[in-house]
Amino acid sequence: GSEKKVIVVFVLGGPGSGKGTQCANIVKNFGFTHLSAGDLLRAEISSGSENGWKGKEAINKIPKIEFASIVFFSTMIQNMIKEGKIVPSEVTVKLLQRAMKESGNNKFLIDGFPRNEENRAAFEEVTKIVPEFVLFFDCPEEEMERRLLSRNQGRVDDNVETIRKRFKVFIESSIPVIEHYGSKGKVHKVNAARPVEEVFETVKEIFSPYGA
Ligand code: UP5
Ligand code: MG
Repeated sequence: GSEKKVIVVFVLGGPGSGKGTQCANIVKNFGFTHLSAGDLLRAEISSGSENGWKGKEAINKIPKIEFASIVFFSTMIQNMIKEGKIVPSEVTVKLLQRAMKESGNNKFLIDGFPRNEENRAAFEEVTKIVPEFVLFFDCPEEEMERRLLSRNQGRVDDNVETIRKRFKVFIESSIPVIEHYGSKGKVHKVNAARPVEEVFETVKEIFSPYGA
């Protein structure tokens, strides 16, 4: 039919490897829609806590049981992020699907997802989408830690204790996902320990067949 093929690129790499930064550049040059699973979760938390704490209006309009579950869910997600834990894929896949639908686009950069085998299997099962390729930003931990500690955007997970936990989860759970796609010849590994512009030169070459 007239339906355009959906192109999904998974953008993976450790915490602070530069996924968000490079995605912003890819969007400008190649017409993709950027969906960061972490950003979607953080947006969900802040809208949940808005419903939860701002004004009695919301409290009166929303049925009590629903209100309780909104507060419960945003608190749970917030706590998992603070601990560097991976939120269940029921939550993330739903948020990603909704954002894909709302965008109206057919080319997506999915940033920071899938983070474990369960995420990967659930996404493929629910959406039936197989990624075009995986962009993997490879960066030493010392460099990533330096970047995260100087980011200063008030993220609850940008402190030394949580950063160490995020590194551990990345190695134990997320590297196997990259290896899975590597065994299918789908991974473009990029040296991310270089200046932003230099990394983007490499990224541009990888995306040139998918031009705007
Ligand atoms: N910077 C960027 N590139 C640079 C360069 N080349 N040289 C020097 N500095 C550079 O960059 C980080 C900082 O470094 C910035 O200040 C930037 O200017 C600078 P950024 O582009 O933000 O890196 P990014 O890889 O996006 O780092 P981020 O912290 O977002 O990665 P995470 O993977 O840790 O965070 P995410 O938001 O994806 O997930 C957060 C948490 O949400 C997870 O820990 C988990 O608890 C939860 N989550 C899930 O449970 N499931 C999901 O599917 C997704 C998230
Ligand atoms: Mg990010």
